[in-house]
Amino acid sequence: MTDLQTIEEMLEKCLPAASEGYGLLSEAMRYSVLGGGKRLRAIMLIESFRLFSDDRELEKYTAHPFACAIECIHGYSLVHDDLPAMDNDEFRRGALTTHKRYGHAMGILTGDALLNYSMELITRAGEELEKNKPDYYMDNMRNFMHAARVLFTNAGAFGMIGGQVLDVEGFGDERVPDREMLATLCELKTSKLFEAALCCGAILAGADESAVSLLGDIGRLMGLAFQIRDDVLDVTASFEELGKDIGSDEKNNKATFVSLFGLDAAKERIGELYGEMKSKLEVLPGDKTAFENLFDKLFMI
Ligand code: GRG
Repeated sequence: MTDLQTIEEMLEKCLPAASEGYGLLSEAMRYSVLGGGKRLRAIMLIESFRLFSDDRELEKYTAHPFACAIECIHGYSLVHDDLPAMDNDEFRRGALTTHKRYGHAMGILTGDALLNYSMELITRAGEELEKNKPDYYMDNMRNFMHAARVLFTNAGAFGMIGGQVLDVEGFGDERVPDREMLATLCELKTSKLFEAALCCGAILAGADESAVSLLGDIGRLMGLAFQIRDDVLDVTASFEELGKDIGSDEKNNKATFVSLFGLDAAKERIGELYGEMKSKLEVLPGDKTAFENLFDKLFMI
């Protein structure tokens, strides 16, 4: 499996130095991205690339900057999600949330800067590819552009941000969301970045359309299971285990899989989704051990 230390080093190197730029912005960007995190999306993106290609040069020039970019996007989404206007959380990854540490305005600006930075990383990677590997550039630019489009669409208004809108604003009436509505919300808010990670890795490696589509399905199931797991942990885990306050959903009066269907049904649903993911994984080529281990670690609860 892609080791965590390699990803940490990549992130450490790609972010601006704390002393660069204006005020405390670069420092706050580093604080928000480098302060822990499981790096699931970066790992998934690189492992997905490796299912279809063993070209480590191409991986370095394409999958690595995309992996850093997706962690910047994920980091920004967490910083904004923690703001007083959203979940109003004080702790994340065992430390103060960005706005608690740097102030509300800086929380907003740090999230904005990270989202922009993700685009900068990807466009810069395209230029590096052209400069250093012109033959690769000619062969891979179409895939590179396709992956960039998938990443930003999934993160955007019709993807993760759309899901956050449903979460914050509800479904337009007073109804308590039912299972289907809750699933739609999660498939946008949480699954879309997982889907992007898996699809981008595969696209960059030159996988065919049917494999990319299957990976998109796996990402959707993963996001759903991950969100239900998050709902379960919000009532069963401790602050020490999660690195953030527990009972956050109840505090914010949020309907979750646990509040609507109970703990046992939520755990059962995770088990069903885990089974579905594993059977879809079997159809894909390459060594899938990294994914099997990841699924076991996350979803055998
Ligand atoms: C603000 C536009 C905008 C979107 C926010 C990601 C998100 C959308 C909200 C987070 C809400 C939340 C806690 C969802 C549960 C699933 C989830 C994304 C948890 C955090 O991801 P991890 O566990 O985080 O991968 P680490 O810290 O490991 O990187």
